[in-house]
Parts: sequence; C-alpha cells; structure tokens
Amino acid sequence: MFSKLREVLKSFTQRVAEVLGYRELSEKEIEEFCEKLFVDLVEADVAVDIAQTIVELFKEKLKNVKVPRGSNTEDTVVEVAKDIVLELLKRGEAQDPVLLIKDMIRQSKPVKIIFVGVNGVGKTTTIAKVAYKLIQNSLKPVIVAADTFRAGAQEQLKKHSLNLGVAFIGGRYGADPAAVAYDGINFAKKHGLDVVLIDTAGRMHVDVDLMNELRKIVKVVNPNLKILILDALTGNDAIEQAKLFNEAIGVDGVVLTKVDADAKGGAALSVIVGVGKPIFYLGVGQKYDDLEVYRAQIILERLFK
Ligand SMILES: Nc1nc2c(ncn2[C@@H]2O[C@H](COP(=O)(O)OP(=O)(O)OP(=O)(O)O)[C@@H](O)[C@H]2O)c(=O)[nH]1
Ligand SMILES: [Mg+2]
Repeated sequence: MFSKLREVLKSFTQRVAEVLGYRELSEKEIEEFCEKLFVDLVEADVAVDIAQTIVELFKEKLKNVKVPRGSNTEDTVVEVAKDIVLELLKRGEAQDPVLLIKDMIRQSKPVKIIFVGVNGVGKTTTIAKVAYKLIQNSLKPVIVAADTFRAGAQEQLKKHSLNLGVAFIGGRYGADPAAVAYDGINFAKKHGLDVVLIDTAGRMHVDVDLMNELRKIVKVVNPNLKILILDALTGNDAIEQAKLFNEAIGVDGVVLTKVDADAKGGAALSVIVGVGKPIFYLGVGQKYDDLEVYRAQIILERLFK
C-alpha cells in the first residue's frame, strides 16, 4: 500500500535535505525540485490538480525552511513534508462510524444506513464488513438486499449474512427495491434490532433513470446515513461519481475500497484529498476484518515509514 508514493516523498525530501545541509535553497532549486516532485506524483497516479496543490504547498514552505542548529537536516525536511501531507489527509477525517451509529441509536433505533455506488466498487462486500464491525461492537444489524436487479446479488449477500450469523431480508428478482428496504426496516423494528444495512444495485452516476430510482429509494427509506462506496483505483472518476451521487441524494460519507490493490497509492490519496466528504473507512482486502477506520495520522505514518 502506498509504496510508490512513499518512494516519491522519500527521494524528494532526501534531495532537498542534501542541499539544505550546507546552504539555503535558491528559488531556482525550489522550482526544479518541485517540478520533479510534480512529475513523480503524477507518475504515482496522483491526480494532476491534487499534485499541483501539493507542489504549491511545498514551494511556499521550502522558501522559509530553516534547519535549527544541532538538528538533523533530513529530519527537519521530513517534518515539513509531514505537516503538509497531514493537513491534506485531514480533509478526509471523520468521526468513527461505530461511535456515530451508537450516538444515533441513543436518539432512536433502528439506525438506517444505505450503501450506494457504481457497479462493482465493493458495496456488498463493504456491507458484510460493516455488519462484522457492528457485531464486534455488540450491536445487532440486519442486512437488506435491496439489489433486486443483478443476478446473484441476493445470494451473494445472503451467504455473507449466514457466514456472519446476521439477519437477512431479501426480495424477489425485479421487485421494487424501496419495498424490500421497507420490509427490512419493519423487520428491525419488530425484532428490536439496532441497525439496518441496505444494499443497493450498482448504478452508473450518469444514468439518469437509475439515479432517479435511487432518489425514490432514499425518499422511502429516509436513511440516517447515506454512504457512497468508491473504488480507490478509479482515482479522478471517483471524484466525479461523488459529485453526482451527492447531487442526487446527498452523501454523508465515503468508504474507499481496494486501497490494498492500489500499489502506487496516488489514486487513493487523490480521492481522500479531493472528494470533499468524510472518509468513514478504507477497504483493504477481501476478508471481513479488512476494513479500517480512516485516520489521517495512520496514513501519514505509512507514507513516511
Ligand atoms: N482487494 C479488495 N477487493 C475488494 C475490496 N472490496 C471489495 N472487493 C472486491 O471487489 C469485487 C466486487 O465487490 P462487490 O462487493 O460485489 O461490489 P458491488 O459494488 O456490490 O458490485 P455490484 O453489486 O455488482 O454493483 C469483489 O470481488 C470483492 O471481493 C477491497 O477492499 N479490497
Ligand atoms: Mg453488490
């Protein structure tokens, strides 16, 4: 995870520290180092506008960087770089979703959470992972398969619920997804369950009919949380997806999946920094416990390991 990005940052800070070790950087050197940094970031799949933002921040900071007497030059430069990157990573920081859900339960239950996103990003897998997290926190979820469109979607989610020992509500193929979701909510009310996790069919953010259908589901369900699932590997397109889903239904937070598969790291970073929504979790694998609460500080440590 993040390996290419880590290399880019390391070689940049080393190059800067080499000069700073015996004199201040000239304007020209700052320009050159930052130019190279920009190219390297883009090569590590960082989106161009995000790479530009990062480089501008470095240009500003490097003008005034002073190495205190007796300090290690490279450590000083790394600290400067960490400050910049941490500031950016914090844009995605969110409250721990389990704590958020517990707060909501205290107001009224069941808490209704709907998961949306384009095809194949990891909605169904993420729901299973979230259900697992809730159980670990002594909460009782029900999983609702309101994806009545894709063949096999019901079975896929039912299998997860059996594995996890979690209640499951599904619907016939082609049934009204809003009605299935409603059944799930009623089931939770009847059995005193805490959380209703609603899966929806994958849909392209540019498909007007399917986005209208989603609006209808949201209207019927009136969810406490609308969670958008984004695939880290899609980088810039993920930001476009977020924009359109947000316009259609309003998005409360994001789960960024397949971060483990983004070997370079730049695509994931671009979504974290550019999406403009809280990142609730990172999906880091296919197992039930491969779901990490997003913490800027933890990503920072990985980037500067
Ligand atoms: N490596 C990795 N794979 C993941 C992750 N999350 C999901 N996947 C895989 O991505 C594929 C698609 O996952 P699904 O959960 O079926 O995606 P979906 O969004 O529900 O797909 P549709 O319902 O068809 O729109 C599966 O093979 C998952 O195992 C993750 O965090 N890391
Ligand atoms: Mg699915």
